[in-house]
Amino acid sequence: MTGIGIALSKGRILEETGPLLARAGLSPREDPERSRKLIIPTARRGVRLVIVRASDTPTYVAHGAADLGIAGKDVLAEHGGEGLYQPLDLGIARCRMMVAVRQGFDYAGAVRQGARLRVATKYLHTTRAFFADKGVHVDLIRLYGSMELAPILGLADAIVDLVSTGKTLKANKLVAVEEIMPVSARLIVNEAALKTRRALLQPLIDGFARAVAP
Ligand code: PRT
Ligand code: MG
Repeated sequence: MTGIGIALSKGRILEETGPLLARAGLSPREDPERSRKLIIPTARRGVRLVIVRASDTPTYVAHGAADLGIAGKDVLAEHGGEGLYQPLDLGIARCRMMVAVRQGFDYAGAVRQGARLRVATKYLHTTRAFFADKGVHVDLIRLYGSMELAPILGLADAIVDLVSTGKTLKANKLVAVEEIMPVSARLIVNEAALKTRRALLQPLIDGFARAVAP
């Protein structure tokens, strides 16, 4: 397809990107939350939004199926970022990636004793690297959602998940015990496209930069 595609996910990312898109002159011509279309033209001719699953955004951009994308640092860390240029922290969709356990669980003790810790998460690579750095042995359990259930039902000792207000943890009698990284959404660009189509892409990157810090 000719023109430029910007990959992003519905929900949180789209919601918080809306004002930035508007300031950059890239408002969608249809409301992506209501439309069933996955490719949506924007106010700028030749620039379209490509609606993808949040965790798929880096994949579309790395393969050049979209030129640009907007993805959380959590998703980028898990993807690895190969083939991606990350020029801009958009400062939106902020949260923290945390380790959490059941209230009353002796996390410090479990880690100190060098026993194997069972950790449920959808962030397998990031979690493995984090605990390997600390020299803690972990058995990882891959979940796709509702991570909070795992410690409650005895599937895991700990979870690694995103926390913003902390209400989800609290409602499920869990506590955060360690931060892995602060998270916000980044603009990502296909590295090869940036070289071959810089004249087209750089103005969009600059537009986002101005939209973030007007
Ligand atoms: O569809 P897919 O599974 O691929 O992604 P998704 O469903 O996780 O997408 P979405 O739209 O929920 O999240 C997209 C991005 O938003 C994430 O990749 C993060 O970069 C960012 N973000 C920011 C968050 C949160 N804050 C957040 N709080 N994503 C998820 N949460 C969830 C968290 O997982 C937990 O279930 O909100 C809950 C905790 O919130 P509090 O306020 O109760 O602490
Ligand atoms: Mg979600």
